[in-house]
Amino acid sequence: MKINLRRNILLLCVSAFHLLGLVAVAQAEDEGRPNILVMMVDDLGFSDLGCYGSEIETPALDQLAAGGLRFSQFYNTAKCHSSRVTLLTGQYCIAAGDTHLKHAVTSAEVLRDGGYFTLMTGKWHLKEQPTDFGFDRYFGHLSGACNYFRGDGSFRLNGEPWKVPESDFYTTVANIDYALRFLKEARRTEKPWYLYVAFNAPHAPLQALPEDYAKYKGRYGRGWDVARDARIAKQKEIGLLPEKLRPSPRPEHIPAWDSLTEARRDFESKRMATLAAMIDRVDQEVGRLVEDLRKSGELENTMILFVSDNGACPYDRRSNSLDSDPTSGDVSWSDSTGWAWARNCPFRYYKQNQFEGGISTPAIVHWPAGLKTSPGAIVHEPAHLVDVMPTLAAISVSPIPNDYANRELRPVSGVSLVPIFQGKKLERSDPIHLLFSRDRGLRDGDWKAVSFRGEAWELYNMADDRTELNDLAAEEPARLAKMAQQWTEMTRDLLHASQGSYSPVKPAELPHRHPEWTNFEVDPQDRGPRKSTSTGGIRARKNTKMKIKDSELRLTFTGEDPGIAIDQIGKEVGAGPYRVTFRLSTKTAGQGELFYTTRPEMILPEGVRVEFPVEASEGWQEIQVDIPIDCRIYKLRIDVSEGEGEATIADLKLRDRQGKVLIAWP
Ligand SMILES: [Ca+2]
Repeated sequence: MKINLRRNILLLCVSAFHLLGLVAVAQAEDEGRPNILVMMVDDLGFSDLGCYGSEIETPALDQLAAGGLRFSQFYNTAKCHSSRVTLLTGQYCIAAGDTHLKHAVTSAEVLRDGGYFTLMTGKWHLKEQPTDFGFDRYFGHLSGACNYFRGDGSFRLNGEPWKVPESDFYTTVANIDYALRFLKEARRTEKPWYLYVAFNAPHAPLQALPEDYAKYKGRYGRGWDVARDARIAKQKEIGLLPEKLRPSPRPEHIPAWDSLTEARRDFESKRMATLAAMIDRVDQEVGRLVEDLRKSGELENTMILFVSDNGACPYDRRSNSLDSDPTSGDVSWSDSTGWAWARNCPFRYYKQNQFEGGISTPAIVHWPAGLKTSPGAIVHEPAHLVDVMPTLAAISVSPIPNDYANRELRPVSGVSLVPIFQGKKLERSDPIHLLFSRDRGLRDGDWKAVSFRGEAWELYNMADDRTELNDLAAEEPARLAKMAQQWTEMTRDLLHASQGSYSPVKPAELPHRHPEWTNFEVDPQDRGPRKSTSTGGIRARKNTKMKIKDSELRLTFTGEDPGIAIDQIGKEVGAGPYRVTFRLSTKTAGQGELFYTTRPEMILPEGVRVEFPVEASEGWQEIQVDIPIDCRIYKLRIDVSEGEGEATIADLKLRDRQGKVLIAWP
């Protein structure tokens, strides 16, 4: 009771405190300030936890939800690194300075400066390392993903390289081993602590501990149609979703389970068993951590938040050793678009898309000393990862600075969720802005405008149609135009994104498709589900390293005159004139060059040279180069940089002059 009273007084004092900046007062109140535990999982679907409809056993998280509250409309940014930036800074990713965080302070810096001991374990995925951004302690990998049993070379312990043991290692477990070790240390400091655990699970590669896999093997033979229906029924039964909600139907790019070959069904059911095992393990480790807080008498006044960075991942890259169990570092399986559809139920689309399937996350808050809501409450008000940092600043009574050494700070966009913790309404003046790469969205009250990969805006009323089935764009053109305009203004003025990021939308190419969604035409036992030509004939030129990820060409230039080349353009493209279009993101401004030839024997850069300007940008710029010839093109070379640096090229297309796509790379 004493804690509760102090808590109320503290919460009421938060705004006054921010004005006065009285850190000394906060420090004097340390015994009343809560500890803070933020857990983020990687690529977990909206329905993947028991308390969000799943059949996967997640008793520890279900218990936190039963004793706390959970959100039905909590949004992330639909992608890994951008969600991490937003979670840590309270800003939209591009505004914060993207992975460099140069326009932001992190929650670790704010809370450390406010007197907290700050700890992190798990995936970082941003520049530098956590100990450079306010974390007193860090264990984990700086990379976006790694082998669960073998890790990778990016592991760090408190700023120093850390060698992954050769056996008895699994990242999900190691993250909690180190979290518990850091907490012991924190308790000796007598400061309140802030722990951020960033699980890499259940991100690919799909790899599970043998005992966890054994528990789920054989449970998914009935397939995704049946599993999804059962999850949706449970979501309605527990009151997470309205009874009247119409689930999105199975899209045309996913076959009915019963129509699959036996080999495909076998592989797919094992893939889902692996995902379930990985999620179950996250829950077991959360349980181990919560038990430690309980034993230490800290559970009552620790604010726990659990979220996912994006929806389930549909990108089906390379899988190997399909005949083995996925229970060692030798086996590496990729995600399944079919299961991603089921796991994001009842919504449409996936990781990276700003539709509800991409951006909706389970979000559980547990804090007996701080929540005024009834245990197990479901909050239907929309919230976003951008709100987390202001919330942590408020409950820790730590001021968010206006200036910070070596950063040019931009304002925080999120709002504190404390009113929700107190059973009240949020006061949010601006709509929630949504953008990753070309995928766009804006959530304003009951309305949402959304664009699939830069294609025509769609408009939905979320109060009636959260599954985005009834596009009202044609019925409400004025409303949609106003929302698109507001999205554009926010992208330009609040995010400071480059012009290409908010260029006009393109006509929709329906049905929507993505080259990395599972190709169900290919036998999974054959070579693994992958396109036969992974690069589409593109090669990296000298001084150039090229990685293809999410259909983007990620280029690193190590010397003079780098670029990419396409040596064989097939005769099926026909005669010109042509237009080459792509989106470009680079930090280096300069002169781009495109070379082409109409003679098969010619070696570029002989041939014709066309220049185009390259801006330095944090987002995308649109590049368009016309090739005014009336015969056939044989080779193409594109240089976007004159020397060292990095660039990403997306959506590279050779078109005819009417804009029709002749070739899309990769
Ligand atoms: Ca992710």
